[in-house]
Amino acid sequence: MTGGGLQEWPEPIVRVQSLSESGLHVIPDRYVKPPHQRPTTTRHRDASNIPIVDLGGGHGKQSEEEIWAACRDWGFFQVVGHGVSPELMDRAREAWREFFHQPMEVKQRYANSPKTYEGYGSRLGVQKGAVLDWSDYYFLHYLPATLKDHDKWPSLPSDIRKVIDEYGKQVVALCGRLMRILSLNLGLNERCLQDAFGGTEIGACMRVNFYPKCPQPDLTLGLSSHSDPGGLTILLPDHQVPGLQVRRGDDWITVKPAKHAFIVNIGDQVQVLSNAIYRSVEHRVIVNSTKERVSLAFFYNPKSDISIQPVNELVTKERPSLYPPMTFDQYRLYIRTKGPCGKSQVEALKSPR
Ligand SMILES: O=C(O)CCC(=O)C(=O)O
Repeated sequence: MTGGGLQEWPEPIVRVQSLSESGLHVIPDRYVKPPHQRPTTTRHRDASNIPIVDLGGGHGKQSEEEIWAACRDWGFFQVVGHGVSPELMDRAREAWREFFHQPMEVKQRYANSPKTYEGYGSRLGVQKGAVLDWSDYYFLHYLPATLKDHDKWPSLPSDIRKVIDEYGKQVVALCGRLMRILSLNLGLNERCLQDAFGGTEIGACMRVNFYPKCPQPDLTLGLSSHSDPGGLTILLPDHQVPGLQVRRGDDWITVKPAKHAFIVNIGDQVQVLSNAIYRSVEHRVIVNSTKERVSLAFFYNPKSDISIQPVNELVTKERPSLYPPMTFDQYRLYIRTKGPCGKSQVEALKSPR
């Protein structure tokens, strides 16, 4: 992955966790969202939730159908019976929480730059003067093996590298399963989407989000509205603190995480490959004044330098190709430059008709 012109951050980096821990009562202007983006300006349908699909228990056909309905209706679902060890899920989240509670000088050793984004970061995008989100994060590469570098992963707590390795292995297996189901549900060969991603050479990376307590949660967001640029996202939410909101028309639905469930969502690359039969969906994160929140987003992506375009079988005279070919390396430069911007990128990509 080349960082193009992304060399340095446009302004000195401020760690949101340090701001939060300084005890301020008023958030700096840099974090105050325009009124139409603030959480309070939208209605919340508190009773709704994204669907929950059980992948265990041998109900293969039924879970495939439920995934099809969830992808079409929501672009999001939760999975249980997914095969990833619940103890590992809990340990992964808590190991990362411990990392974020290390002294600042320990975390600063891993400070990232916009060139690759790897390491400890506090902003997405390099637009000078941008309104920022109320969160810090850690970004690392898991696959391909050539990009995975333990020296760029934290060394504390002492088990964290081992935990990430094992967690990644189990989540990659889950992604393979989901890719087969997504292919079958399109009437394709079960390997079709995986092959289009580059077969065994796919990419995978992880962003661990840390949302500190915020004294004015109604004025800001932990993460602004965006769709995920990659293929599939497997999110391990904070089981104790809701925060993720999924767009549904003009509403934002707050996800209520089921116990030891993952939240799965379709990314832009699967929207492109499916010629928009599957659609990525905007989501954002709200923060609160009493509890910090930790989430692990695992991104399963195409090999970064192969051309991604709608698969042949899904392009017909009635439904011509909606998107021109593009590599994921080219595609992700947009969010890395501009930061989270709703669905503007994948919408802008549409071929002129
Ligand atoms: O923290 C969350 O619940 C969502 C995180 C997210 O959307 C992301 O990392 O892209």
